[in-house]
Amino acid sequence: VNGRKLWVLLLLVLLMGGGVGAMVAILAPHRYVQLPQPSQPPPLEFFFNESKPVVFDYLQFLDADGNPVLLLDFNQSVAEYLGDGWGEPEYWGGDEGWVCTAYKNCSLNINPPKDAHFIRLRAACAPVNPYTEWKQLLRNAIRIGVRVNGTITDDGLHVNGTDLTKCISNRFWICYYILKPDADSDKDGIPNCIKIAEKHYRALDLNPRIPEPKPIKTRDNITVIATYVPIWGHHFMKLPDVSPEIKPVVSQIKSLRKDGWTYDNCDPDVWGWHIKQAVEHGIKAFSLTWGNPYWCDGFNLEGGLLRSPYVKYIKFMLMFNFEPYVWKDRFHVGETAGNAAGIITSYAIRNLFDHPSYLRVEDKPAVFLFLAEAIRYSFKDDYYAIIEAIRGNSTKLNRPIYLIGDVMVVWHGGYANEIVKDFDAITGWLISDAGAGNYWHINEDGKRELIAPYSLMVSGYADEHAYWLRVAKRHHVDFIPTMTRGYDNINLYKLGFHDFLCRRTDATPEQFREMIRLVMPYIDPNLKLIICCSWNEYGENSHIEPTLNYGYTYLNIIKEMFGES
Ligand SMILES: [Ca+2]
Ligand SMILES: [Ca+2]
Repeated sequence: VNGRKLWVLLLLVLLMGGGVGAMVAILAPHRYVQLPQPSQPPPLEFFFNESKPVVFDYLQFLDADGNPVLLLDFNQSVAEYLGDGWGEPEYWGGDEGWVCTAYKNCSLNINPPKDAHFIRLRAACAPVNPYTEWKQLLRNAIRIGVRVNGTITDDGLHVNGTDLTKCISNRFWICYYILKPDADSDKDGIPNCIKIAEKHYRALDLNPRIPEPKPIKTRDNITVIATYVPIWGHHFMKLPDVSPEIKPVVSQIKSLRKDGWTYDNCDPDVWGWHIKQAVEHGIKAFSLTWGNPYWCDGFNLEGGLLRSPYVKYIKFMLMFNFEPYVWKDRFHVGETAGNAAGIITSYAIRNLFDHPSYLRVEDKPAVFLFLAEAIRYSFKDDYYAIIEAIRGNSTKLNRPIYLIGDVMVVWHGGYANEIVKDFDAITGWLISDAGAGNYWHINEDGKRELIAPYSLMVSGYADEHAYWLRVAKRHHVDFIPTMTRGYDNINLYKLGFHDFLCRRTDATPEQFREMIRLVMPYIDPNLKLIICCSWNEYGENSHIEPTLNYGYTYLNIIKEMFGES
């Protein structure tokens, strides 16, 4: 029953055990290109809207397609390029960066390479403290602009206001600056910048590296929500370690690719591409795993999605994940689940629920409670402490939440029926054994195993939807249908992340279309919500994110089934 545990946090928690050192980048050695020393004035200057010490980690010059042309790692080897404004290097968590003391500017004696369109920079305000709340980070943030040979090519603003991808704060963030203001680097018809004064340009294209998204309309204005695991990156999960054969389309861009074909979920441009791919195929929201603001999924939500200029094109909701707090034998998290629920609910109320892109249902922020039934099954006290903390804090702060329970399971005699009333709506993350519950057996390794065709999952989903809709109605609770294009955890099983093996075999795109056809009638005409698991859960082979392996196959099916014809 509780076999659906989110495997990724096992490694995550092990990594976070290392403290701050676990979250900072350890960059691989790079080859340094010797450039001629230019004369005054400095060819490249950074200027700031406030005088604060700023730690520079690394700087990449990118061409129009996101290929790094040149990289400066701000350890000792960069010293020969430093002009005015620089202090001593600073160490943090085993890495080293140079501090610009930021008396309004600091200069580099380096000519930007001729074909460089952008700077990609990783930096933070000193003192570096990643354990700072999102809104406090924004309050502490400073804006950086760039001057090339005396001309401001990017002043850190956007015509519509600030641009968070050009801001830094006390947590390391990836930032982007424009070097070629007159170009239309991404060829979407919007020039990178407009000229607002002699030698002064300001950003015009919301994201000059990614063509503007063109969201499609959906039938009956339905919102398709894709579940998203924001855990990929070279600090945490490396895709080749989990699914070596998978090559996401976004990882073709060299500046976004890390460690083989992993992308970095802390990069706003990764989210920019994902938002574009999603909204152009009828997906209007992401449901993100989130167990703590200071775990990798929290850092990636804030440093990545919320800093993407294209976040305005999509909605997001949090998927509260208490798995590490309740399965203590596997995750070794000290906090109790009830305390954690109170802490993270309050954090979300203070920092995230009022974001303009936060998904609201009946004018309340929507929250998905992951593994609700499984937690009730194995840890009754934790379950009720979680519910009480979420509801209690939201009531106390007068900020009601629309709580969605992960309740649908194939076993109808269990606790799921009992807990339906705790939610505003019920659904399921993924019913891995749908239509094949009696296929479970113990394999020769002594582990639980289920191998059954995906076609049975398709019909099983239809059966479960019929049953759970009736239960929801009986309790006067809303119902949100769910769909998946497959499930196969063979890689996670072999790696030891999962202690069970579940393979739904011979899953075809045509059968995915059939599953959608069967669950679509369960969309509530008032809510207009349906969930798709998943965008990028590569470990479970349910992902629909475009890859070189199958292109846009699954997104095209979503578009075909949900797009307005
Ligand atoms: Ca453009
Ligand atoms: Ca653009």
